[in-house]
Amino acid sequence: MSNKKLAAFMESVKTKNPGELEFHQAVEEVAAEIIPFVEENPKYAEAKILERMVEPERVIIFRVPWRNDKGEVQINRGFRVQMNSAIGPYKGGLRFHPSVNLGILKFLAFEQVFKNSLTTLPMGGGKGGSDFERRRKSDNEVMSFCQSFMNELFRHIGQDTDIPAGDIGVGAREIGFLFGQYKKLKNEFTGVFTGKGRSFGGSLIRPEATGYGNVIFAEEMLKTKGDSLKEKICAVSGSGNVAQFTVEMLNKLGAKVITLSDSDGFIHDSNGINAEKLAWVMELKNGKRGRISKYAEKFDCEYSKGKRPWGVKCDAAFPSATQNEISKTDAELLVKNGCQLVSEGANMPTDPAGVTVFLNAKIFYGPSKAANAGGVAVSGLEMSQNSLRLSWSREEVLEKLQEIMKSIHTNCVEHGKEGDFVNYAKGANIGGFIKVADAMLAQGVV
Ligand code: NDP
Ligand code: 2IT
Repeated sequence: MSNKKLAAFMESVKTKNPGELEFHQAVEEVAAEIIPFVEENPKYAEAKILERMVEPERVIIFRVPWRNDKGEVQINRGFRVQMNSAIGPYKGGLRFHPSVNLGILKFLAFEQVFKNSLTTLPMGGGKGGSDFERRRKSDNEVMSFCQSFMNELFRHIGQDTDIPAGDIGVGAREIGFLFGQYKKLKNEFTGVFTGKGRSFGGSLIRPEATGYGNVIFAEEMLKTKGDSLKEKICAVSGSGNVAQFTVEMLNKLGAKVITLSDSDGFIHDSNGINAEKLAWVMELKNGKRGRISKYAEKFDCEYSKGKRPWGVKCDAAFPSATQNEISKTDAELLVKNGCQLVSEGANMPTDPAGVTVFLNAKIFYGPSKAANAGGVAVSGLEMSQNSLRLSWSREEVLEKLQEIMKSIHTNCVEHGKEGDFVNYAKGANIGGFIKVADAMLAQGVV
């Protein structure tokens, strides 16, 4: 019965949203768990909650014209997907990457709704961005682009309406430029962005939060079997914000990280990426904006051009680059080589066949909407601090992040238990759904 319903539901989603492959993928992964749950809870079926949740409340698409350093006019496309505001204002990052299109942002906004619900904080879901490529652009070009992007976006966001933050290609520099332009246009200083610089309302621990949170979540999963990350060999992909702080926290917990990557290839350092090497990576990526291949030259280790790190033998994997970076073959390799845990820092990094491999092997699998929710959770804490016009200490924020990650873990266990195995993917989908669905029910057909 459920299978037929799922097929019919997906048929209608695909017909209405042609070509949006990542959106179809994200919806199907959720609907496969939620349709049986809704059948057991007909109040959600009658109110067509799931059908409403796949339809964004609003999508804004706009032209972003700007001039490069040669004075030439450039045109990019800007987007903001305001997906669901049942439990709070729209909240979610901005992604600047040439691959960005409506389908990718709708998948990210859809995932964000569930993720934000899991954080326990009052945040709806949204996502936005542009097909702008920041690679090889000067600071001045990035600023011109950000200002033009905000010239349109400012009228659609606000501290009580929609609060953007960073994602791929949007870090501290871009958020500074975007916030500056918003403030100039609106003539008001509000917490409309999160991930801001420390001197203008940013929260301590926000830069660290996604990576730290993911490692805390992984440790919670291992704890259920009396194990820990200490001395585990870990493979991390990416080398941006999430990857960097994943490595930092893994090192703190006594694990050994042996890989990092970027879109050109990966490095394999079997001696481990210690604190000193990590500091060098941070300067390379955040300061010089260089390629990870330089690491192999500097520290004399292997570099594999055009490859991903999943063939390297490891105990635990932390994909932290982008969507669909773990295929079925990669997943099989990881399991064959003895990997016992995969915790997702990136959004939807494992393709559906890969997820099935992990679930069938019954390894610990922390899905992105649960495992990487620490970033948006600390964004929520940044919003609270901005509203209070206060700034909490590192210890206070870290303690709250730890509590939130533990509560997300508990929620996943409650809804994902299958005998003595925990299906965290199912737990995260059902746990995230209930709060949003109940709020939508209470608010009527809107
Ligand atoms: P950054 O821009 O800081 O870093 C992204 C990293 O991933 C870079 O190393 C980049 O390599 C690599 N990458 C990006 N796109 C691709 C691609 N198509 N193929 C291979 N490698 C790629 O982004 P973040 O670290 O912030 O984001 C990483 C992931 O984490 C994303 O999936 C994001 O959605 C997710 N996430 C981020 C949060 C945050 O707070 N920042 C919160 C929750 C999830 P290169 O330099 O070559 O482009
Ligand atoms: O995917 C994500 O959760 C983010 N990029 C962070 C969003 C946020 O609002 O902090």
